[in-house]
Order: sequence, then C-alpha cells, then structure tokens
Amino acid sequence: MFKNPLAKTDSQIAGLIRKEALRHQEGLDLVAAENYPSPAVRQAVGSVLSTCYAEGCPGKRYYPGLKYIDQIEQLAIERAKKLFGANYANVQPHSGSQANQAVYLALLEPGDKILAMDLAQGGHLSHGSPANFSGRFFNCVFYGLNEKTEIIDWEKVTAIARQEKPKLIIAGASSYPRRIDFKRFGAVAKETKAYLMADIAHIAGLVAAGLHPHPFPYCDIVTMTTHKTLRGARGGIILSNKKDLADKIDRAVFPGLQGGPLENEIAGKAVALKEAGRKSFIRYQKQVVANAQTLAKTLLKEGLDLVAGGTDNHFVLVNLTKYNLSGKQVQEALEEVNIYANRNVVPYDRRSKWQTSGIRLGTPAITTKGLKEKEVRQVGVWIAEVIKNIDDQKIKNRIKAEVIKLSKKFPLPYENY
Ligand code: DSN
Repeated sequence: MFKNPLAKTDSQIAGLIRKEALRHQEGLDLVAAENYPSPAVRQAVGSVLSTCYAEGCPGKRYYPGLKYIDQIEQLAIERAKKLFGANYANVQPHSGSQANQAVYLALLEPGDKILAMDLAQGGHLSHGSPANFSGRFFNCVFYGLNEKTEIIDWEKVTAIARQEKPKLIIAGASSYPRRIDFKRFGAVAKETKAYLMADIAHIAGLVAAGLHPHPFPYCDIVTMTTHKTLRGARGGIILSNKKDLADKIDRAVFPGLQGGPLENEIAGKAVALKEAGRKSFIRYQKQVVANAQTLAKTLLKEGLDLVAGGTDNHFVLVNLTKYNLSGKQVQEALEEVNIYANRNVVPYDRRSKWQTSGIRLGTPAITTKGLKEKEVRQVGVWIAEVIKNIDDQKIKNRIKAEVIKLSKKFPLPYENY
C-alpha cells in the first residue's frame, strides 16, 4: 500500500490539489455558497460507498448487496426529517438544481406557469431563467424587489400571483441578504391556489439552527443544497409534509431524472445532518450571522453601499455603482490579495451579468476556519481599501501579505487534502 497513492499514480492531480489546498490556507474564501465540511463528512464521501449502484429507495432497489446502503440512506432520510420537521425527505438529488428539477417534474406539465424571484434581483438560474431548462420548459413570470428598499415587493408578488395564477410559486434566492417571509408567501399561494416551494439552498444551515424563519408549515415543498451553510457533502435534499406528494417526488428523482444515487455523498449528508443537530452547530451559525453583520457594519462605516442596507443572513451584497467599478473588476482585485468573492448583479443593475455592479461577500467558510468579529472587521477594512484603491499595486501587495498572515493563523481543520 502506498502512503500517498494519488501522488504515486498521478503527480499532476496530486500537485494541483496541494496548490488548491495552499490557496485556501493562504486566502479567505468569501464565496457565500462555499464552505469546508468536517473531516468526518469528507471521510464518508471518500469511502467505499461510491462503489454501489442503488437505483430506487431504501428497501426497494434493483441491485443486490445493498443492506448497509439502505441503512445509511434511511439514516440520512430520518435525520433530514427530524432536523427540518418534515415527514418526507428524498436525499438523492445530486445538486440543488436537480432537486428543483425533480419538483417541477413531479408537480408540473410542460408549459405550466411558475412565479419566482427574478434572477436579476437575487433569484436563481433554476427558478425559471430563460437560459436554464426551467425557463425553456415552463412559462415563468417573476417578482422582484422594491426599488427603494430593496426588500421583496409584496404588492407585486400578490398582484402577479392574482393575475397570472401560477401553478407553482417559488420562495427562495441566491443573493437576497434579508429574511424571506414564508408565512406571507404561504398566504399568497393559498389565495391563488398555487403550490409553494421554498428553495433554502443558501439558508439551510440558518433554518436548521433556528436563525431564519422556517418554511414549514407554509410551504408544500422545500428544496436545499447540503454544502453551503449546512456544511455537508455536496448535493440536494427535497422535503415535504404533504403525503400525496411523496411518491410523485420519489418517482421524479428516479427514474424521472437521475440514475444511481451517489451513496457516498448521501452518507456525507447524513453525517452533516447529525452534526447540524448539535449545539456547536447552532453556535457556528450564530457566528456566521454575527460575522456577516460585523462585515456589513464595517463596510457601511467605510462608506460603501449595501443592497437592502445590510444583512439578516450569511452574506452582504455591495453595490459598487458609486465607485464606478464593476463586480468583475473588484472580484479580480480581491483575488489579487487572496480574498475570494464573486461578482453579482444588484437590483436594477445597468451592467451585464458578466460585469455586474455588485460583489457578494459571504461568511460561512471563514467562520468555519474560526474567524470572529475582530478578524472580520479587519477583512472589511481590507476589502474597502481594495475597492477605493483598485489600481494601487503597492496597497494591494501590502494587503495580500497581511491576508496571508491572518489566514495562516486559521488553518483548515484537515490533516490531509
Ligand atoms: N452557485 C450558487 C451560488 O453561488 O449562490 C448557487 O447555485
């Protein structure tokens, strides 16, 4: 047995993984959708479980030898149900987008109407964007944000739902920094007789920790990813409390959409769901929010504009318009100083999706590394300094050295990469 079989077999890939690990050790990952799962989750994901084919559901499979796989997937299902207060869970979706696809396949016919948040105002590609399958196969109409407050425009949500009578309403976003009022969405869906789906991909960890309003009992279906704030293996989950939907969703996932489920990832989800039931996870999520709010305060103090004036969750969205900078320019300048954050459209953005006028700054990954308010304040000052001195190489070189020094004090919780 080789101690390092990867290095022996494939020095190129091993070398690149080492470089990627160093990038994380010497940098700060502020991509709001990213996180570092625990060593326990990673061990499950890298285990023998990737060998098996297990089409079907626990107890109802097509292949032999799945006695233990069944128990593992059932544990993941039971933990998901318990953590989120649901009586049905499907833990097989390979991603959040595939969880959403399965819901559409289960509930809708091609051409049916979906009402969702506009991608340009904070929504998600898989919520009906014309560039995505969801926008091609369904008739999608959109709500957005109030131009002044940058909070969901409830008058529009209600008016569009009444007029368009969608079959499905989606409550969920990928760059909306404020709380989502599922109760209010529930009232609109009830009045217009639409199904209501919450996509809590970004906020799943906050919901699990009781730090964001819960989508149940207002939503018929909840989808999520498991690797963002929830800090698990990569993938998706679908939940419901509606008995009549369970079978339809199971059949939509398989054989409707997917082949063999990734049982190693499902085991990683199970481990993460167990971790999410612990007090330490609630402490972690509280720190994620506290760090995002500290970042917001620091950036406001530095004179920057934040979409919706701040944050209730795990990220802030900076509007760069007043500096006449694009999100692309700022993303690239931050990358030069080893701070990683993605360009993002802001509400009513005048720039293209490639340029954008915003930068999204998330705290889940740096909080997992152990950064708290004191360090986050410093990170906020550095970000503001880069934005205000985007072409000053001397300042950027100094900040990069300081970022590396800080990052090295907060190593990743892994022995090997
Ligand atoms: N790509 C994810 C994000 O950055 O929000 C959503 O799919």
